[in-house]
Parts: sequence; C-alpha cells; structure tokens
Amino acid sequence: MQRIVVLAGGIGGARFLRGLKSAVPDAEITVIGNTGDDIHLFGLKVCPDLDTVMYTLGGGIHEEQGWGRAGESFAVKEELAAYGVGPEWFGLGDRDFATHIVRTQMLGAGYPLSAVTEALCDRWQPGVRLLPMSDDRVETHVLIDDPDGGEGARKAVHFQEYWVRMRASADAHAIVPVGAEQAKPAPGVLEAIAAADVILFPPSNPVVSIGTILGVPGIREAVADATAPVVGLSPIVGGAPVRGMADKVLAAVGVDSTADAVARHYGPGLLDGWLVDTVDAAAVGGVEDAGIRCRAVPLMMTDVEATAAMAREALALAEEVRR
Ligand code: FO1
Repeated sequence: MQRIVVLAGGIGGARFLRGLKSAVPDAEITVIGNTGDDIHLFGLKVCPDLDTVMYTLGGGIHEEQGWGRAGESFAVKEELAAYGVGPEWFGLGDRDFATHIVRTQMLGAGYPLSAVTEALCDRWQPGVRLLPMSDDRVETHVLIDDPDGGEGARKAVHFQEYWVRMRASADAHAIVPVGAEQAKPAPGVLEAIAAADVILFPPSNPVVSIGTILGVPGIREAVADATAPVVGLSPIVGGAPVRGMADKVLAAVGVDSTADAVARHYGPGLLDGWLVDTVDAAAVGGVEDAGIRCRAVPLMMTDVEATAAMAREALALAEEVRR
C-alpha cells in the first residue's frame, strides 16, 4: 500500500486532501497539520487547521466558507457578547465550540494534542491519520507597524488577529512562530516522513502553514533526508494566491508572489518536483533551472474531480523524479 505524507494547512490543504483521497482511495495517508494558527479563546484551545482538515474529510465542514461547521448557530458567541466578552471578530459557532471543549478538557486531563486529535478523529473518521506537527505549543505572531506607539514602533499580533480581524491589511514585517524553536515533532511525525513513499506539499500557505510545520526542529531535516520524492503544488496562480492572503506573508519573508519564487523558496534541497498552473507555464524553465522538476497543469480546486486530477499529476511527477 502506498504511504503518502502530506504537510497541510487549513482550507487549501483540506480540499487537496479530499481530492487525493478520491484519486488514491487505497493509499495510507498521514497528514502533518499546522498548529501555528492555534489560538486560546474563552479558556479553550482552538486548532483551526486541524479542525478544518478533520471536518472537511469527515463531512462536517461549512462548504462555502471552508472552515467551521455546516449548519452552524452562534448562540454561545451572542451570549458571550452580551456579557461584553470577546473577541467578536472570531466566529466560533455552537457546534464548533463542542470540539474545543472536548479538546481543552482532554488536554487538561493530561493527554497530549496528538492523542486528543486522534480521539476527535474517532468521531469524524477522516480516512487519514491526522497528526499535529507538534504536541508543544507554537503560536504564529505577525510583526506589524504600531500606529499608536510613536515613530517606527512595531507590535506583534496573533496570526488570527492579523488574518481574520485585520484581513492582512497591514504590511507584515516578520512572521514569528513563537515556541517553534523549543518544539518537538509530535509522536509519529518523523517516523511517517521516513517511511513515506511520497511526500506532498499541497497548495497551502508556504509561510504560515507549510513553513511553520517545517520550522519545527527536525521536520525540515527529515523531509530533506527522506528517501521519498517530495512534490509540491503552487498556491500561487498567475501572480496571486488562489485564496487567502499568502502574498502578504510571502512579502514578509522576501519572496515574490509567483509560482517560481515559491518553488525557489522551498528550494531543491526540499523539493524534487513542483506543479504550477497552466497559466504559469512560462515559469517551468526557471524552476527546472533551479534543480526542481516542474510541470504546468490545471491547479484550480473547483471540485473534487479537478482536485483529484491535480493529486494524480503530483503522484505522477513523484514517480518521474523518484531517486
Ligand atoms: N476565518 C475567518 O475568516 N473568520 C473567522 O471568524 C474564522 C473563525 C474560525 C473558527 C474556527 C476555525 O477552525 C477556523 C476559523 N477561521 C475563520 C479560519 C481560520 O482563521 C483561518 O482560515 C486559518 O487559520 C488559516 O489557515
């Protein structure tokens, strides 16, 4: 049985995984999920990217939104607001709250996040093994100008505040994964990478999703040393992110929002193959010059079948570059 490891962020990663599962229903898929987006709210631990993967693959996702639960209501949020308790800018629904309550209760009882995630997945049966990148707390912060702090002042805000409240409207000067340096890969992460037949980077955010996972000491090295081919799919199509605001955080790390710049950012030390969209076919030569095998194929995840076709292209490229 083919063992596939996927490093995934939220919506883009989850939708790609749905296509991958459809393309290779018999594969054993291990997902290493980003937890740098995690946030503590109302005393609860919220893991947006893990939940987005779990709900999407488990059939509970709000399809149009791409995050949160289908058929959601917001009574708890409204009641909290009536007490003047926020933040109001983060949309936690009633059904979703239950997930965070169970997670926080289990963490409080001493279970590591990896065990908690496994327990939550017992209900959702996502059909993949979902591992957090680490059981240790890592929280991505974004360094922005502080207009209230005087000349040249800067401040760090939580990634969710930057992404959801501010809609990435301020320039990001730096992305700081607080806690990453001390974090250890969760149990099973390094083993899955070492045992993989193929490693895929879906069209997730290269900085705050896949970059954060690779920033956990040991994970980047394990991917670079893996015997399996590593193939990525560009989240940038025609010079702009397909969704989200990846351009803002790419600028913070000095990378242009182009399909070839992102491939070079990962580099040939990590990537063996790279898929760009057909509109970026002109980028193929430059990526190959950088030592990464490159193909231009349709990369819009319009439906499961189109996404499955992308997954098949990624697996075909992996076979081509297999060392
Ligand atoms: N994204 C939003 O744009 N607005 C929200 O209010 C919001 C709430 C939210 C709650 C739970 C959850 O699992 C995800 C949520 N997201 C929301 C998505 C999330 O902020 C980001 O898209 C990801 O963290 C980026 O990968």
